[in-house]
Amino acid sequence: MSLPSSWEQVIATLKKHDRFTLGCHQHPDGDAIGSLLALGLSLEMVGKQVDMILPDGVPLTFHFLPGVQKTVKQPTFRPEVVISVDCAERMRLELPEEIFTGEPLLVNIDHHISNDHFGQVNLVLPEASATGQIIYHLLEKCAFPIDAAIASALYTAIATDTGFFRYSNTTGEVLSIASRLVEDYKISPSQIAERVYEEKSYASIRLLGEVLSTLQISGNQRYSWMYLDQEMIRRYEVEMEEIESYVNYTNSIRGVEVGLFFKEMKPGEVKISWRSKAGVDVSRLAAHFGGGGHLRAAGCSVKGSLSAVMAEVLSFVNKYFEEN
Ligand SMILES: [Mn+2]
Repeated sequence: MSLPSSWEQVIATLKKHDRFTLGCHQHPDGDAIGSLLALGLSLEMVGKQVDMILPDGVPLTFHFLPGVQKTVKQPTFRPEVVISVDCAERMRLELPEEIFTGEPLLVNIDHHISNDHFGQVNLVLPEASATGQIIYHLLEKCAFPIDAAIASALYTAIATDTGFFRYSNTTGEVLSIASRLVEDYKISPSQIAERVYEEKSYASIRLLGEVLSTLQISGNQRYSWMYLDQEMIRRYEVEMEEIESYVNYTNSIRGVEVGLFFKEMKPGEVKISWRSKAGVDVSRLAAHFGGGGHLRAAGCSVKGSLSAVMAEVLSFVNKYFEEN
């Protein structure tokens, strides 16, 4: 049985043990990478042995973060503790199984509402805007060091998960943490924003053009959707992580409350990204299809052909708007 969220347990675990393996979800975003790096680098500074594992390597967008060269694709030792950051389900935690042979303690640090508390120790705070925000407080509470590299990682984690301080999860608290990171460690918000937003590959912008040409809006103009099929994926070589951001266009249309992006990942499997404006909890809509996430951003995966899945999901959304 897992125990309830507890700062004390996590703090005690971090202080007591010496060998840590850190991991996050597949196709890591800025919050996952930033949280992983910030915690890993700080643990290293206090003399712990740390493996920060990213089996697929660091997504290009985040190569600029200082410290990324310390991440590894394979484990280099057997850990006492495995820490999962920003990952809602054990299934999505991308770590080689061999890590678990010595039955290490599994710590789950996350902010997804849908997190199922899969760790032996769980620090799951849905009210946190980013996992990076939890890591910031954790380092403070442990009195572990923060340097410029860790500050950049934390800032990137918080900035990316709040849409660079535009989304409804942009609280006074995250702004004040961001402000402290900038003031105390002299990191550059403009440089980080530029690296995250203005370093897209040519192929990804071309592919975006094709995806946008599939954009449609419902008769009531309350939801919109677009798709990416296997044929488009084959024609362009674009990292998944660059594709993830396309969805925001669906929801940026005036009057639209829910935006959906259908991605035919492989024949017979469609991944759907959901976005919403105030008023609609898309984590609940995505949960209907076995997915989850946050109030304004969620995801799910549905088996079937692209056209069948689109028809099924769009009819469900249409029904939702008829009733709400
Ligand atoms: Mn996150």
